[in-house]
Parts: sequence; structure tokens; C-alpha cells
Amino acid sequence: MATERTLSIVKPSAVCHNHIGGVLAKLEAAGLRIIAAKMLKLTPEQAGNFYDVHRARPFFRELVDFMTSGPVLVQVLEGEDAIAKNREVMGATDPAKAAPGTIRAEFGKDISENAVHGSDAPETAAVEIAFFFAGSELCPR
Ligand code: FUP
Repeated sequence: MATERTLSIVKPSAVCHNHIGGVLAKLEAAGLRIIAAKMLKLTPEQAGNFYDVHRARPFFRELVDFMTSGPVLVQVLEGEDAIAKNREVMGATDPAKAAPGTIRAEFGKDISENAVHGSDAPETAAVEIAFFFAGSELCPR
């Protein structure tokens, strides 16, 4: 297994319901290291560009409205197999289908307000990390 980096976002509903600590505790307990983090209020343009792959989907407008409804915590996680490990700790996209103990099962409300984002592959992780962070903002390797 390789050491990887992945982008994680704590979404507005989880931030505003005071779940940042709960989310980060689960990530850290899974062996993921938070090597950069910042709280941002996304603009509609930023949220739309971040989720560009979903632009044609029926839920796109709702997704952008939600992601701009309050502050988010964007962070870079590092660890062995970090991309898959983060997805495992996050749980399924729909919190109703997420395994017990996962972040989305515990802190998500529905498929739209599902608490966290996590990159799904090495290529998207690299693009998504660069979307929010300069290399100089990360812990050195
Ligand atoms: P995930 O990789 O688990 O975040 O899931 P997707 O990339 O499929 O979806 C990205 C985001 O789009 C989800 F986090 C929430 C939103 N979405 C909806 O609002 N409705 C849907 O039916 C599917 C996704």
C-alpha cells in the first residue's frame, strides 16, 4: 500500500451542527493525518467548478446551493491507502445506506446533506487538492 493524499470537505450542515470535532476524530482514529486545513465560504462559482462533473445532473443546483449555504472545512488527509480509507470511514453517499459508525451514518441527514466529501481516485485527489491548496500549505513529505 502506498502513502496517499486525498481531499476531504466537512460540508456546511456538519460544520453548522458542531460536528467538525466528531468528523475529525473518526478520520484520525482511522489513521489518517490532517496535513492541511482551512475554513472557507465557497462562492457559487467555486462550488460549481468543484462539482463540474455533476453540472448536467438534476441535483446540481441543489448541490451548489447547499455547498454555499455556510462555511466548509477543506482539508488534506495523508496516510496509507488514504483515498480508499477515507471513503470507507465516510460511508455510502446516501446516509440511509451508510454502514453504522461511518461519518455519513452518524452525521449525514440525506443524500444531499451528507456531511462530507472525499476524493474518489488518485487523479481526482490531485486535482481537488490543487483546487484549494498550494503545495507550500501542506506539511512537507
Ligand atoms: P460521493 O463521491 O459519495 O460524494 O458521491 P457523488 O460523487 O455521486 O455525489 C457528489 C455529491 O452530489 C453528493 F455528495 C451529494 C450530491 N448528490 C445529490 O445531491 N443527489 C444524488 O442523487 C447524488 C449526489
